[in-house]
Amino acid sequence: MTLRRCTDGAPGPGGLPRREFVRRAAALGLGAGPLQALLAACDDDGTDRGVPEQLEGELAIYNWSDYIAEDTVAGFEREFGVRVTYDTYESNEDLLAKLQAGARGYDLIVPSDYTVRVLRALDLLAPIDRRWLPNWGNLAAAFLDRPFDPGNRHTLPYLWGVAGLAFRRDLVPAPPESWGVFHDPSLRGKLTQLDDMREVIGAWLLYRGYPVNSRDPAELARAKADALAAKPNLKSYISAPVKTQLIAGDVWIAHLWNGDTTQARMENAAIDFVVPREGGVMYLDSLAIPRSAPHKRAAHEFMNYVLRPEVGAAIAERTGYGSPNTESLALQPDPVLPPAEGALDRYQYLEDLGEATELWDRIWTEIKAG
Ligand code: N2P
Repeated sequence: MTLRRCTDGAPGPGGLPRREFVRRAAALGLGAGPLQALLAACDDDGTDRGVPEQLEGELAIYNWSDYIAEDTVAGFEREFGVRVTYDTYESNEDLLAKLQAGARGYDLIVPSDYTVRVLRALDLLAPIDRRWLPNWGNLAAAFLDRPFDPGNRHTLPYLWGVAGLAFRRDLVPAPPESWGVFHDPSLRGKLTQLDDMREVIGAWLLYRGYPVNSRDPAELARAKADALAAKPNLKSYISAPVKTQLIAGDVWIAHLWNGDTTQARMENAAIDFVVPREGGVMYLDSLAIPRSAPHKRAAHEFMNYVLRPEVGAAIAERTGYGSPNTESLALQPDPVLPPAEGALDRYQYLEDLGEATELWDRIWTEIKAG
């Protein structure tokens, strides 16, 4: 038996509830002195005491922009008497940079699959305590137990989506079919790509038929050359905020996620979405609680609230993304459904790049500077 950090309250192997920790430590013959020291150390940073019984009065959420329904937070505040602060980010790399720089105070974050793996490896996530999640059973099995978090010890699936091409049907000469459209000089100034290292380099890898998680320097050099060749045609690297430019017609084709495209289409019916023939990137974003979260009980309450059929349905409906919640899907008139078996091979998931992250970072910096 190994003694893990002082507490977790999570089921299964790994974290131990505080009382259990004390019991096992005592059984091992760990005396009062060292035991006190261990527990005190845990209490000092205030991060590792599990989920308190008492609901806190505050909750700080850090989410992607345009990734929730208008009344989700207000409804939660009203019902539970919790005051919510809500900040947004535009990429996993922004989220990671913030957390690695030591940002404390966030209670809920929404990392994508590969980022969950990084956060878990850095031990930055608190275990989820299903005792506080009676609505857990609403989740579809297909979205559980993914390789980035076996057993869902640290994450709860929130929304899934794909990256492809949003375009103005009424303005482009022909619907785009390939990532290579960004090389077309006749579209110069009307094109944007995501401000996202993994998505941009990933798209150019797909373009050449390489794996989207390539660590091969030659393949990455090719992707960099393709990205740089496209750059003179791009108006900018911009993620979700490109929607207003698509709606206004200043941008004709944007490398974008499907749900954000749907949101733009709600304002302008001429906006369409296509996954290029070389394939697209698919992701699953999850709710997670940073280890340093000061309001873990409120974070769990919000998770359980999002799992309600009508709350989850409103989020999926408003954002245009796919819900992993079976009960929510049943309430949606026209839900986004996962690709059929036969179409799945058109998509790849992003994975943690491990040591190759540095090479990718360098190439992205060079692309942005180029
Ligand atoms: C929401 C962005 C989609 C999340 N605006 C991509 N993982």
